[in-house]
Amino acid sequence: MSSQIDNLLTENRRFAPSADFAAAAVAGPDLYERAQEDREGFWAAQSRELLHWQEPFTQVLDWSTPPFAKWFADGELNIAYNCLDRHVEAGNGDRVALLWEGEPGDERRVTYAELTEEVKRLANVLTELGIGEGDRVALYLPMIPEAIASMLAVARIGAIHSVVFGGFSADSLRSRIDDAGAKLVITADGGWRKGKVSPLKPAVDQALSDRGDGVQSTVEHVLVVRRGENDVAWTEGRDLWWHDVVPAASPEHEARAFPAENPLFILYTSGTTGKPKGILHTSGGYLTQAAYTHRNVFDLKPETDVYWCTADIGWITGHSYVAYGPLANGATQVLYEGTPEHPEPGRWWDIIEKYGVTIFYTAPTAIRGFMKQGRVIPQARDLSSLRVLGSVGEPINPEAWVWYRDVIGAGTTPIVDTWWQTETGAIMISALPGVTETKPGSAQVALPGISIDVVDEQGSHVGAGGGGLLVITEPWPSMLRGIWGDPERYKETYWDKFGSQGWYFAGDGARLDEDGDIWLLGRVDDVMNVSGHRLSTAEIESSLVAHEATAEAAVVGASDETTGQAVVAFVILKESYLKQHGPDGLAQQLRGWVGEQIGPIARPRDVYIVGELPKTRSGKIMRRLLRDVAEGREVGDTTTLADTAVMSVISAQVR
Ligand code: 6R9
Repeated sequence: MSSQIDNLLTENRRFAPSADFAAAAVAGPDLYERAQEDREGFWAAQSRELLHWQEPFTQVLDWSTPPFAKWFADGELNIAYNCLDRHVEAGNGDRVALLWEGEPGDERRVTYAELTEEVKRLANVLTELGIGEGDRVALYLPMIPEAIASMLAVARIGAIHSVVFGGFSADSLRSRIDDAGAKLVITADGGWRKGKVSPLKPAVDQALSDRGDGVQSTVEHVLVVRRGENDVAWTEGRDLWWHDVVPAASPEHEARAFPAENPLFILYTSGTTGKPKGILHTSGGYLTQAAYTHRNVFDLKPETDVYWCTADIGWITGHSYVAYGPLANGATQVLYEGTPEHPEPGRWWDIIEKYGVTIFYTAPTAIRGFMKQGRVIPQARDLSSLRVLGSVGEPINPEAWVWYRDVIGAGTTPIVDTWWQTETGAIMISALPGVTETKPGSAQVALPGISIDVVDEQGSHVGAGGGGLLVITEPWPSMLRGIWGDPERYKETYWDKFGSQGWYFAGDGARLDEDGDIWLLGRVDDVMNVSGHRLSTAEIESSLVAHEATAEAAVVGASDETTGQAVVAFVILKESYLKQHGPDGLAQQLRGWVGEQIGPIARPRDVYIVGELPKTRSGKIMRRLLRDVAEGREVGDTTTLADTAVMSVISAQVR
């Protein structure tokens, strides 16, 4: 990694904001000063300015029982009212909230007034189905307006949503439904992906089916949106069509105020162990920071901008920058159902041209994919409406950054490389357009109000040019409030490492350059980042060993030109299986197996069948060495291995 770091740190291209952009920018340098002077007062002011509080708060941060923070705890608000009703009441009901486009090319424009009404009807339906404050509702939906409406309706009645990405398997869905104890699932028959309908309802049926252990699912009802028009099985009494019940429900619904710390959602993400963590977010602090960052980092002018974030609502980026941030700010945004390459590789650029998108937020993996296809495709479209470009999900290499700015941004748009996590809830490190001189490859500086440091293993601040671990040194409004049902895991994972200092450990390596700018270097734990999606090595390993042929498995994330990292698995087969079946075609089978068990994003790029795995004397698999093999490098230091010859055997088997 050190050569990579040195490369990055010699990057010396700089892009100063243009005078015109700076003059009209939402954010100014004064934000840093104000936050510096009085951090809590700054957040209180942001919250009062950006949100409507039905019961104004008098307390800002309560950090009396770390690591459990409370923000604005004595205030009360309604999240959906903040995202919808108040814009209508302010006379902006006719403003388009969603410029929706389905993959086959169908379109819907949904105004704030229409979305508000739909959410009110749905809130009434949910109440009739017995969903109340604190109940969990799982959402398993394509990118359609009903998905956004569902999140908001659940929030409106003080219940908790758990969105499960539509690409996850029935098993993954089941474990998330069970962990949260969901009472209701909202899904669709199917959604469009890559030119055909990809069914969703069958996975829900499977997730809720009796698994033979006699344990009854907590789910009482399944609400189904018709989208794909594919045939679906129906369980009478349990399943309901959206179009039967939502339009028939009353459009009157009063948004009750809930305490600021009322849970808003659970979102599962991969950790270092096999079991995904249910990251818990609450209301007032989360919405404050989602709205604040969305406005300042993207320079949002809600009256004129057309904003588009390409993330799926199954990820945190879709929560904070498709659902909550943009709607709280009254933005007009594009929502697109399908894949970027359908029916041909220029689809995204067509959408930008068609709707006149001004602010565009996507992931480095997509940008690298487009780079590969060449600049001719985007250059055949008129992208001149774009004025701010954002990146999220993984480090963006300087070449991709510069390509993004030159080819998509006409060599003029500011680029904001935004670092944050499911756990942080909202953007933490980013340039501010119109304020910051940008630097390709560096996420740069903590946002005003956020306190970040890079420290060594002992917790000492590293100086200019130093590398270490990224920590967050002060609580922030949209921080996670815990892991659903597992407070101990919450403490251990994030707060034990720098417990005496009370710092949050992010799990990312980072380096500071001469100017104090931050360069993110990827995860320091066993979490992989594939196309900006977090996957745990342990989760994929346990899926592999669940296959009848597998005795043992080790998974690493190997660097990959397009996806950032790719999943590479090393597998030892069972003797008994080998004797009966032989190894032919097994690597392929195992790839498919993981895809079915967890979801296609987890499918390994390569599966190598090997005779042994490199282990330390205490039996720990040395993934570092396997990564060397997977990346085609010379194998590093093997002296701590129990059997130092094992790596040459593995290297020979892989070649
Ligand atoms: C928002 C999101 C979080 C992990 C994080 C880090 C990586 C995200 C990044 C970035 C470098 C950026 N990451 N943004 N690394 N530069 N701009 O992606 O959340 O899915 O929880 O992933 O992604 O490693 O720790 P999540």
